[in-house]
Amino acid sequence: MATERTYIMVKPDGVERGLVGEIIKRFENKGFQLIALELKTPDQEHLEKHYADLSSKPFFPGLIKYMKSGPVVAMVWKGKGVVKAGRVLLGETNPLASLPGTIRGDFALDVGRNIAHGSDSVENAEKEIALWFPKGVVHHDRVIEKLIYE
Ligand code: RTP
Repeated sequence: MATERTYIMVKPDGVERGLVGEIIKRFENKGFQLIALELKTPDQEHLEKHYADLSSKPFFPGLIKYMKSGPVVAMVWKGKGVVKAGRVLLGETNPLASLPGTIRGDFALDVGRNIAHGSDSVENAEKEIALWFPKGVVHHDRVIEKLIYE
């Protein structure tokens, strides 16, 4: 069984627009397993940690303000290749460059309102999971996995 995990977050615009179920559905349909989910209202310090690598970018203040504009849905998904596949399901950072069939390609237009976040590497995924779920996540195996993995 693959044990790769990724951090996926529905951003405030995605929550406000009622797209949480749609995003969860796409990850479940693909065969990934949800192992943590919580509605959260992160403060400035927490968001600055999450986006620390972007702190020198001109859009950083606007990004933090956007991320503080409402609750987010923090999730951890598990499965084979889930980090890369999660980014494929999301689409490109710029929604206008995202293909139809991807989450951003189907539901968004602006890079600064792009609905959801997904970790960009296994290493960053584990860092983000530790930041957003400091108490850890559920570990369990599903019976259905024998139907998904060969
Ligand atoms: P994310 O972390 O949200 O999954 O996005 P990403 O890896 O695809 O893109 P990244 O470069 O890490 O940027 C993080 C978020 O910052 C906002 N952004 N705005 N105005 C701009 O030019 C700009 N560029 C990036 C987006 O919300 C992006 O998702």
